Amino acid sequence: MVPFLGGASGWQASLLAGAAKTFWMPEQRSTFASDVDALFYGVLWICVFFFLLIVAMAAFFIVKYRRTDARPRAEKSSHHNTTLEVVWSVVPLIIVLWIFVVGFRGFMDLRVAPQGAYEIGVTAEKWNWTFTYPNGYEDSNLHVPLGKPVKLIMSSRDVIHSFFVPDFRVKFDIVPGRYSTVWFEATQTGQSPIYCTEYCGTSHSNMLATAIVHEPGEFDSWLAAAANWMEGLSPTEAGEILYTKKGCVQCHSTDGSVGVGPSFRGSFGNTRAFADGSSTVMDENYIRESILNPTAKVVVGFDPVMPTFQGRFDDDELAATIAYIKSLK
Ligand code: HEC
Ligand SMILES: [Cu+2]
Repeated sequence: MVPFLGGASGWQASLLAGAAKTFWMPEQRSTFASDVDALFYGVLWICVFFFLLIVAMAAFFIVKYRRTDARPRAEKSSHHNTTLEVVWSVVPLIIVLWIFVVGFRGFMDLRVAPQGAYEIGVTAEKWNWTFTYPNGYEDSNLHVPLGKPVKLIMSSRDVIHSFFVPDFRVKFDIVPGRYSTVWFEATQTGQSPIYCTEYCGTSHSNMLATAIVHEPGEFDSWLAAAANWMEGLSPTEAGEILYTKKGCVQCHSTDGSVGVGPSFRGSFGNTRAFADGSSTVMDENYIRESILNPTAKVVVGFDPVMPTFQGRFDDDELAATIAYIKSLK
C-alpha cells in the first residue's frame, strides 16, 4: 500500500492518537483506516486554517478601513498586485493537487485487491445481507480472518444497495446486474457494524449485519463448524436459525404482528384466501411453494414482494423451516 503521508508513524500519528475512536471517526480497524483518516484530517485542518484566516482578515479590514470622520470614503488603491495574485493562485493550486494525488492513490489502493485475497460473496437484497464462503456456506454476518486481505464480490438481487463498514473505512455501491468488489485487511479481532448506505426502501435502516474478525487459525475452524451447523439440532431449532439467517425475519413476525408479510404465529392449519379468489389450507406443501415460488399464491391484503428462495434452500433447510413454522402455535 502507498503510505499517504509517510505512514502512520509520521506527524499524523501523534495528531490522530492511534486507532482510537475520535469525535469525527470510529475506531481504525483496517489497514486503510489510518490513510483515509489522515487525508480526512488533512483536508479538515486546511479548511479550518483558511476559514480562520479569512474571517480574521475580514474582521481586521472591516475595523481598520471603516468609515470615520478622518476618512470619510474609501481611498483609491492600485488595481493589481502581481505577487499577491500569484501567491493566492499557486498556493491553493498546490494544496488541491496534493489532495488529488493523495486521494487518487488512496482510491486506487481501495479499488485494487492484492493477488490471492480471500474471496467472499456478498448478496444484498431488501433488506438483508448474505455472505457466501468459498465452501458454499452462507451466513448473515461477515466473518473474516485477521491480517489477511479479503475481497468481497458483491451483487444485488433487487435495487441499489451500498456496503459500508465504517471501522474498515470501506464503502461501495452494489448495483443490480453487475458485480462490484471491495477489499480490506482487518487489523484487530472483534466486531464491527455493517450498514447499507443507499436508501433502498422501507426497512433500509434495518439492513444491518456484523463483521466478525477471527484469529487466522480460529477462522478455519469456525468455517468448518459453521458449514455443519445443522448437525445435532432438531429441525425446529434449525428452522428458527434459518428464519433469521435467510432473512424471513425482515418481513414475517413470530409474535402475531403483521409486517410486510403475514405473521408465522398460529398460521399452520389455517385457511388462506388469495388475491385471485382461491383459497387453501396452510400445510407443508403450501409453505414449500410459498418459499420457492412466492407469487404463485398471493395472500389477500399483501403485496407480492417476497423474493423467491429457489436455489437457496436445500431439502433439509425446507423441512427445518416448515417444522419451525408448524411449531409456532
Ligand atoms: C421482502 C419481504 C419477505 C421476505 C424476506 C420473506 N417473505 Fe414470505 N411473504 C412475504 C409477503 C408479502 C407474503 C404474502 C404475499 C404472498 O403470499 O406472496 C409472504 C408469504 C409467505 C408465506 C405464506 C404465508 C401465509 O400466511 O399464507 C410463507 C410460508 C412465507 N412467506 C415464508 C417465508 C420464508 C420461510 C421466508 C424466509 C426464507 C420469507 N417468507 C421471506 C414477504 C416476505
Ligand atoms: Cu439496502
